[in-house]
Amino acid sequence: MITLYAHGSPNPHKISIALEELGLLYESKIINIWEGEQFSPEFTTLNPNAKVPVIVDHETGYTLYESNAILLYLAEKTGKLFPTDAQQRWKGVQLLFFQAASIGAMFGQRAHFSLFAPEKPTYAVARYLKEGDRLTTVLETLLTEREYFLDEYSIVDIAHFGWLWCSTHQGFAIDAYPNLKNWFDRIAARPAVQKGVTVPLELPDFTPFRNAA
Ligand SMILES: N[C@@H](CCC(=O)N[C@@H](CS)C(=O)NCC(=O)O)C(=O)O
Repeated sequence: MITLYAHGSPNPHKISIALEELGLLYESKIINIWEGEQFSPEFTTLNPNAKVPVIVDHETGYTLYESNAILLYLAEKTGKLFPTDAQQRWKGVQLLFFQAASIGAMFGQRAHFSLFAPEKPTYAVARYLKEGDRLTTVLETLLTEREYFLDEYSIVDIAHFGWLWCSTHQGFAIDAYPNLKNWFDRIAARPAVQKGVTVPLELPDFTPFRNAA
C-alpha cells in the first residue's frame, strides 16, 4: 500500500497517473497548497522542501519526494514503464532531468508571472513567455516522427504530460505544435491518465486568473 500526499496540480498528477497505470494499491491525502498546508510540521517531516507530491510506501518503509524520483522508484518497483535497454534508459534519465529542471521549473515561473502574480512585471512576463515558447519548440522537435519520447510509452511521457495538461488548462498554446499536440492527445486518451488527473483533485479553474491576466 502506498500513501500519496498531493493536490490538484501538475507534479502530483504525474504520480497519480503512474499509480493508475501500474495498478498499484494506493490511497491519496490532500495537502492544500493554496492554504499553506505544505508548510505544516507534519508535512515538512515528510518533505523538508514543503512541496507535493510525496509518497510513503508502507511495504518498503520508504518516504520519497521529487516527482520524477518517485516515478523512477515506481517504475523500478514494478519493472514497468521504463526501458531496460541501456541507451534508452539513459535517454530516459536525461529527459526526466530535463523535464524537472527546464519544463517544470520554467512553465511554473511562466504561470506564476503571467497568471498568479498580483502585479505583472513586464520583463518577467516576457522572459518566461519566451522561454516557455522556446522549450515547447524543443519538445516539438524531440517528438518529430515519434509516438512517445522513448521507443515505448514510459514515465518520461507521464512526467511531461503532467505539466502539459496543466499549461494547456492555463491557456498556453499547444495547437501550434503538431507533434506535441498529437502526442498530448494520445496520452490524454489513456484511461489511467484520465483517472490520474482527477486524483486527489482535478486542476483548479484557471479562468479567473486568465481573465485577469
Ligand atoms: N521539483 C518538485 C516540484 C514540486 C512542486 O513544485 N510542487 C508544487 C505543486 S505542483 C507545490 O507543492 N507547490 C507549493 C509551494 O510551492 O509552496 C517535484 O517535481 O516534485
